[in-house]
Amino acid sequence: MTDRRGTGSLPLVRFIHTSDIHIDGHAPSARGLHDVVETAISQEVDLVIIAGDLFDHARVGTDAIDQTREELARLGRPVVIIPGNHDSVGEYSIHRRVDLRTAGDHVFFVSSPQGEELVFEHLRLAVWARGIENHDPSFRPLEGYRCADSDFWRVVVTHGHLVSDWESSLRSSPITAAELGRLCCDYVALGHWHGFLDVSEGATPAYYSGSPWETGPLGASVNLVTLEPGSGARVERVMLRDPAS
Ligand SMILES: [Mn+2]
Repeated sequence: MTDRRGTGSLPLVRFIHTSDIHIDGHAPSARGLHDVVETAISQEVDLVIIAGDLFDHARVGTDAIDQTREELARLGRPVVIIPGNHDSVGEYSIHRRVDLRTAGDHVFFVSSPQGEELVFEHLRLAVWARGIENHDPSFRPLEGYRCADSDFWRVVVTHGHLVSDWESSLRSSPITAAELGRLCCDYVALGHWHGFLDVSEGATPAYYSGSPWETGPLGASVNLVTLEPGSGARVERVMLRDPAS
């Protein structure tokens, strides 16, 4: 495989990766989404990725849904959203009731159970995104990924548990290190775990962003990712406000 990153033919692209906002009608989750949107606007990123569990459950009230739509509308730049296990696209999904795409043409909600490739021509960026249909051990989030055109930056977005090989038949929506290492892409944006974690494997940069408001010992943050021609993904944590404030 030739290293196209050295060719200089790709533009510099900056995006925010977040996940697990778990909008539930209460203030902390709404604040989490607000902080993500503010950060995206102030950092002037090209794109935002929400890697699953935007909503906490299927019975979220109308006010919280309207507020979510308003925040997404305010983003004003492409946002890729996949369903997680809390808002998976099965029969009782919140996404049967709420069409996020009504927040604007810049909102890309990936509902296809097989995943979908979104091409952002102006950024020379191909995003393969696959959310959760049924959260069980038979569902393999990375199954079906095909390498995108090598003339594009390639980003993979999904939601699931990073597990060891022996656990992969026991845990729901398993992802193994070997699977990550085999992907041909420039960045993997993962959701499900609520803390920041670098799970890069081999030549594949892969990260959990953590939730933007649930604070573990590491604090709440989003991943600010820069795809740099010649060197590839650089990942910075942008810390969000102090949870006590
Ligand atoms: Mn989850």
